[in-house]
Amino acid sequence: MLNKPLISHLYTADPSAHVFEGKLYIYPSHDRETDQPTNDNGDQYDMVDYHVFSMDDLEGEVTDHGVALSVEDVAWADKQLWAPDAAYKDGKYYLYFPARDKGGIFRIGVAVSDRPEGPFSPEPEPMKGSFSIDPATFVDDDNQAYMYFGGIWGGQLQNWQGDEYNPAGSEPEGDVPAILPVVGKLTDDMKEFAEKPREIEIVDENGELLKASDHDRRFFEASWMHKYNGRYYFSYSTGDTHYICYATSDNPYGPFVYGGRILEPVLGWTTHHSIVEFQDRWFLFHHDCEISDGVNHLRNVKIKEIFYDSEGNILPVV
Ligand code: FUB
Repeated sequence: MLNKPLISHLYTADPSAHVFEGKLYIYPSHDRETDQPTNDNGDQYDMVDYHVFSMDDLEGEVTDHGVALSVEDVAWADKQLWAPDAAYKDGKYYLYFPARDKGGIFRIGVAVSDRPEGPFSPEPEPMKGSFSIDPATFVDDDNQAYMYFGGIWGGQLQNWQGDEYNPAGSEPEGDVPAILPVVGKLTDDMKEFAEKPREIEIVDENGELLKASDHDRRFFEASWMHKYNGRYYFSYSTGDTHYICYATSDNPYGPFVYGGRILEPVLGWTTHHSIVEFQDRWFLFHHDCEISDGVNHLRNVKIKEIFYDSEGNILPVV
C-alpha cells in the first residue's frame, strides 16, 4: 500500500488518519469533477460529501464505509466541504469540517457519531468563533482537545487579521511577519471553543517569526499536530511553494521552532497530509494527482513511511 494511490474508485485528498479501535481510519476530502472555474479562491474544490475509509493493517483491503456526511444535511453550510479531521473522546467520535456558509465565509462545523465511520450528525450551527479552513483536532495525553486551523487565499485567513472579516484582506509581503495559524482549546463536549482561538508562532533558529517573504517556510494551510517522545510537532503546507514542513515545541500553544521539510512538491498544486503512528511505525498520509494525470482538484491519497533521527528530527521523505 505504500507510495501507491490508496483509493482509486473515488478522488480523495487531505487525508486525516487516526487509529481508532486498533484500525486505521482515514478521513479525506472527496474530490469531484465540477463546472466551477479554477482560481486562487479554490472554487474548483467543489466537494459535497465525505466518505470514511478504514484498514485493518497496511497490507489489507481499504474499506469504503460510504457517505458519512453530506453538505445537504448541514443546515448552515452552502458549499465546499474541504479538508476534514476526526477525533475521539469519552465514547463519541467527532468529525470537524470547513464549509462556506450562506454568506460565502468559511466556518468550521462539527458532527457527532457513536462509530468512527459515522454516519455523523451535524450540529445546526458552525462552531462559535470559528473561521477559515483545515481543522486538525488533537487530543493530548491529559484528554484535553485542541483545534489547529487556518489557510490563506481561498481559505480566507488573510481576511481575519483582526476580529472582523475583512474582504479586502491580503497576504502581506516582504520583511513583516507571515500570517500565522490558529489554535483553540475545545470544550469538554468537543463542540465549541473553550477560549478565543489564538495565533501560534512559528520561529526560525534565532527565535524570529518567519517572514511573509519566506514562502519556502511560512504557513499556508493544512495544519496537523502529533506528539513524539513528549514533543509537539506542528506540520503544515507552504502552499504556493508546495512543501510539507514541520516545527516543534514543548507546549501545544508554541512557539514552534521550524524543523525542516518532510515532503517535497508532489504532482498537483495542493499538498496536505497527516502523520500517525500505527503498529509501532510512523506514516505520512498525503495526496497527489497521479490518477487524474495532474488535474489539481482531482486528487488521490497515498501513504509513506517516515522516520526520525536520534534527536527527534523528521527525516525528509525520499
Ligand atoms: O481540499 C480543499 C483544500 O485544498 C484544502 O482545504 C486545502 O488544504 C487544500 O488541500
